[in-house]
Amino acid sequence: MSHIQIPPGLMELLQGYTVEVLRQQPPDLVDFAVDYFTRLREARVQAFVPSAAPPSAAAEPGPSPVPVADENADSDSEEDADLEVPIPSRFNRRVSVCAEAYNPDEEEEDTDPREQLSQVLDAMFERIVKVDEHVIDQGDDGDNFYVIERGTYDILVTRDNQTRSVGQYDNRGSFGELALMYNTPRAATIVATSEGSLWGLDRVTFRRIIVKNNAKKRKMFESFIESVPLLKSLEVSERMKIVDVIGEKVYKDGERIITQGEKADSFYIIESGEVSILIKSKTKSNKDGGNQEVEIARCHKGQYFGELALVTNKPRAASAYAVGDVKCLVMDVQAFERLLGPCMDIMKRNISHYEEQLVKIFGSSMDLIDPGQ
Ligand code: 1OR
Ligand code: 1OR
Repeated sequence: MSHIQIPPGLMELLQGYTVEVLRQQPPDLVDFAVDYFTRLREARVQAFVPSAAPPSAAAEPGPSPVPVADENADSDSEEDADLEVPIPSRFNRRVSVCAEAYNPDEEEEDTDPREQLSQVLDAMFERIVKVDEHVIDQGDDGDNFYVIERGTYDILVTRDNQTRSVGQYDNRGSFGELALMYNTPRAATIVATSEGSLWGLDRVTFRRIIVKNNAKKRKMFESFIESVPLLKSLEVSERMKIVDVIGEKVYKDGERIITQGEKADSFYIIESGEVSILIKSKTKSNKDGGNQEVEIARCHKGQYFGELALVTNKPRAASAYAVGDVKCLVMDVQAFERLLGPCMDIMKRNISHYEEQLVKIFGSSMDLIDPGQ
C-alpha cells in the first residue's frame, strides 16, 4: 500500500482530458470522456496505418432540401444542463517566464507525473476584473490564457489608428490563446464591460499542456477536416488553425442542437450522423398560429449548419435536431469570423439558395430570415 505505481502516461492522459473539458465545457462529462478517449484511440490506430486514401465524404456543401412533411419535432427536448466545469481548488498565481521554445512533438518525460498535474492546478489562478479593465492589450506579448467564469467583455481591434469593436464575450468562452499558440503579439484588446471573473493559465503551462494537446487534436481531426467541402478553399495551414479551435459535441437522437429564435454563438460541422432542420411555419393558412414545426432540410456528414444567424447577425432562423446519435465539430462565433472569411462566398451563395427554397416550399408570404420570436 505504501507505494502505488502510477502507470506511465496516466497523468498526461488525464491532463489532456481535463484541459479539453475546461476549454470545451461539455454539458456531460462522461459522454465527453467516452468520445475523447475513443478519438484518441482512433488517432493512435491511424498513426500505424500507412497513409490510406482519405475517406471522401461525398457530401455537398450546405444542407439538402427535403420534401415538405407535416412532421412534428420532439418539442420538449431538454435545455442545456448547467455547465459543470471542474475548477482547480488551488489558486497560487504564478509569474510566467516567457519566450521559451516548445516543440510539442518532443515528448518530454516528466520524472514525477503527480508533480506535473499539481503544477497545472497550481498554475491556474482566478482573476477578478472591474468594469473597463483591460485584460489584454493588442500588441503586447502573451502572458496568460483566460477562461471566462462570468462577465461580459468587448473585443477591440485597432487597425490604421482606428479602434473598433469586433465582438463580445457574454459570460462564456475563452480568449488569449493566439499569442501563446503561435508566438505572436496579442491580436486584440479585451476589455471588461461588466464586473467579471476569469480563470487564467500561464504561458508556460498553457504551452506545455495545450500546445501538446493541439498536436494530438491535429492528428485526431486532420483527415476529417480535409474532407469537409466547405473548407476546401482554405490553405492547409488555415485548416489546421480550425482544428486548433474546434470542440466536439455529441447529441443523442432527438436532442435539440439549435433553437429557432435564439441568439447564436456557434457554428457546426457534422462529423457523424444526421441533423434535421425544422422551421416554425408562420404561413397564414396555419390555424395554430404558426407553432407547427416543418422539416426543411437534412444535413449529413461533412456538411455545416448554424452559419445563417452568424452571417446575418440575426436570431436562429430554424431549429436543428439530432437524428440518431450525432457528433458535431463546434466553433465559436469569434473563431468563425476570424477563420472562415475565405469561405464566406460559398456560405452566402448557399444562403441565397435557402431563399429560393423558401419560396418554393412556403410561397412568398413568409419571411425566413426574420423569424421574429
Ligand atoms: P490573443 O492571444 O491574440 C487577444 O489575445 C485575444 O482576443 C486573441 O488571442 C483571441 O483569443 C481573442 N481576432 C483576433 N483575436 C480575437 C478575435 C479576432 N476575436 C477574439 N479574439 N477577431 C474577431 C472575430 C469576432 C478578428 C478581428 C479582425
Ligand atoms: P441558423 O444560424 O439560422 C438554423 O440556425 C440553421 O438551419 C441555419 O442557420 C442554417 O444553417 C440551417 N432556411 C434557413 N436555414 C436553414 C435552411 C433553410 N436549411 C438549413 N438551414 N432552408 C432550406 C433550404 C434547403 C430554406 C427554408 C425554407
